[in-house]
Amino acid sequence: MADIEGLLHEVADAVISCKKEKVLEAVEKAKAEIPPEEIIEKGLSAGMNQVGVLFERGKLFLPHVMIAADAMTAGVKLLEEGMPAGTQEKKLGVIVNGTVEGDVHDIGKSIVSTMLQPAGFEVHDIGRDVPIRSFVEKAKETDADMIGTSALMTTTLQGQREVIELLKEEGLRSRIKVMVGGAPATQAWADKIGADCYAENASEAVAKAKELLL
Ligand code: HCB
Repeated sequence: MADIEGLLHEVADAVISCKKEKVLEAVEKAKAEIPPEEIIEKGLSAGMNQVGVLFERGKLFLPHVMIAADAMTAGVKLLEEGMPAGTQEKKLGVIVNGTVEGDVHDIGKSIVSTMLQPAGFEVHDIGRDVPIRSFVEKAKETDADMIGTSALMTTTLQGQREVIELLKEEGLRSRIKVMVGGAPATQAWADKIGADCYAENASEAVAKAKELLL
């Protein structure tokens, strides 16, 4: 019987070590025993959160964070290969997902897109540092049911409010749901700006999208 906790720790430690080879090795090993979603959340993301803590404490510097981020992205890619690409015959809804203008953090947002797809949603990931208007334009173009917005900095959080305001201006707010996510976002923030939901992590994003769109 494999030591699941041990394998997840190995993945997290590999991210903290900022060594891509180690991350790929640990993910490869874990993949045989653990579902990809769990490796992403309890291994890769847990490691990345720890990198954030070490960065805050001045124990790691920006170049380390960049290498760890790159290693984590490679780990997620490796897991994506084993994930079913849209298992549902009937799609559950169309979601536009992106990181708001001024913010280049895209690891969490990309994980959310990666997990929404096999859950049965049609996802249009519009990337990072995305102008507010582009969220709304893409939603119109794809006839989206929901917009997911990611913000990782207190300074870019306002972008989530602006997406909602623009939807109102365009008369689309009642038709398109809005989800907010990213480390500084909270349920209280979602309530304050009138978002339909806040998702703390990718599994919650899938659960809340299902709740709102089914
Ligand atoms: Co960055 N950075 N960074 N960074 N960075 C943060 C975010 C700080 C908190 C670190 C700190 O100072 N303590 C900080 C922000 C402070 C603040 O505003 N309060 C910060 C800063 C300041 C900066 C720069 C300005 C640094 C500089 O240049 N001096 C610069 C930003 C430039 C810019 O954007 N204009 C910068 C750059 C970088 C990189 C490039 C080195 C790298 C990003 C690489 C990339 O994303 N491609 C980076 C990273 C990696 C981080 C930390 C360490 C980790 C973020 C991360 O990937 N977490 C972060 C520290 C932290 O967050 N604790 C630090 C792991 C993922 C899995 O978690 O929260 O992103 P997540 O996503 C979750 C969740 O939030 C939710 O589900 C995801 C999956 O579970 N979710 C959604 C996310 N998006 C969603 C969307 C939805 O629709 C639904 C749910």
